[in-house]
Amino acid sequence: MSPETDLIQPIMLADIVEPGPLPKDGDDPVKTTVNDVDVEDGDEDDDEDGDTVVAEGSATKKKKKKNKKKKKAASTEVENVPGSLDSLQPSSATHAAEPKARVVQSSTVQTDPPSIPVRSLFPSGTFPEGEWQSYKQDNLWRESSAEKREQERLQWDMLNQVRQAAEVHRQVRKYIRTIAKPGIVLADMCETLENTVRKLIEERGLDAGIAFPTGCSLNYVAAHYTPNGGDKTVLGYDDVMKLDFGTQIGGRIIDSAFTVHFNPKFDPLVAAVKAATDTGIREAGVDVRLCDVGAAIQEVMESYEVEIDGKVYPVKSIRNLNGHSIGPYQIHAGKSVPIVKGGESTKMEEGEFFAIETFGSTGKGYVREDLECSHYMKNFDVGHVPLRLPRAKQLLATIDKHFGTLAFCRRYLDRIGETKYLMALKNLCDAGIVDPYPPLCDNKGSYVAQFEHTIYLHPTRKEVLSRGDDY
Ligand SMILES: [Co+2]
Repeated sequence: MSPETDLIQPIMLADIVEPGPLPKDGDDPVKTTVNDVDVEDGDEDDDEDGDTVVAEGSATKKKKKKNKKKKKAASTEVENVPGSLDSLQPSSATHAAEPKARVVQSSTVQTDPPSIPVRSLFPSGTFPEGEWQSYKQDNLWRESSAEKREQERLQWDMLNQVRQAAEVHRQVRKYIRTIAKPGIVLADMCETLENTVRKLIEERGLDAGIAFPTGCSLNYVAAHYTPNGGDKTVLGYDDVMKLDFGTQIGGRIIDSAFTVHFNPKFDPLVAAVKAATDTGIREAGVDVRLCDVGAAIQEVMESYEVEIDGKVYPVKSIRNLNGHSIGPYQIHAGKSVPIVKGGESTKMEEGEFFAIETFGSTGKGYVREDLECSHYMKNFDVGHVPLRLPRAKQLLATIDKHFGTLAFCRRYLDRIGETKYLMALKNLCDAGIVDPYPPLCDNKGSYVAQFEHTIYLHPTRKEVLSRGDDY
């Protein structure tokens, strides 16, 4: 859902990566499975162009790094492929390195469009691990510590749940990339995405489902935009869209986002943000100071520039947007991960989930709230508040039942049959029970890209839960 703003709260992003240190013999940690369909990755197409902003002269694209790791999508389930701490896994894990993945059971393959619940694709009940990365030197000892490995074992069930949510995210985004093309109505795209999540995750009230509104912010809008009813916005060839969506099982949230663009002139902007997010992930770790992560991200982000229609723009980290810690049913659990230098010296801790997200912009590198609001969320810390207004009271009961403390949007209220709820919603906001999260915008005419992943700081190593072969 959303990045954190100094104004308000956070967002979520994604990125690329390199293969993390795979312990042992280079087994690919993520192994496994499932589906088919082919994904496209960058996005690029036809021709055309447009848009402009301001900047200076020469054209220079900067470096583009490529450190993608390709994971293959096998079309069959592979037996549990522990990266390296295999021994930590309970179930019967037979190591199968990616290349020599061992086929376990049914060769169930996802359909196109996706319709088979992810749980059915992994009959063993063990879901694919994300990308493992070792901590840095001072914490490398954790990897071989018997005590840390034992602690890790105890968390397996919880991690397996969130890995299922991550697999749903990967499969859904793979499909959405095939339909998110110029000409699609954003509202239709969002509904398709959300319905696909519901199906693959086997939505069950608050126990499993969508974690927050599908962000599809365009161009100078960095985050927190999703269509409200009646919004007919159509995706265009020259748009830069941030697709930010979340899945959750048992309150364990996967918050991951990527940028979709078609015009190759945006390649350097997108590459900058991908590299910046990957840098944030690499820097993250137990006892790492949040300010150090922010400084490293900014350094990489701002080493890029992008030429758009004859003008060269430096890519700026948006200074009032941040990544964030994540707790059960709590998208922003309290810690912010800055994307510029000068942040707090608070440290990351073992056992924490973080959404590492970065935003690069050709504009001011600063966002403010603007445009019509679509995103809302109950204030996690507000207890019971007696309400007199019947309509507001009834709406709050509906929110409690369907969303709890998870973020929602007006379309989600529409689909469960609520009508004429705007005044009641405003009352809840005025009472401080619900907070509105309006779109966060850089200056008009600028372009913003975003990438975000959810990571977990295990006792031994970190795991990039939402990593896929796309980003
Ligand atoms: Co986020």
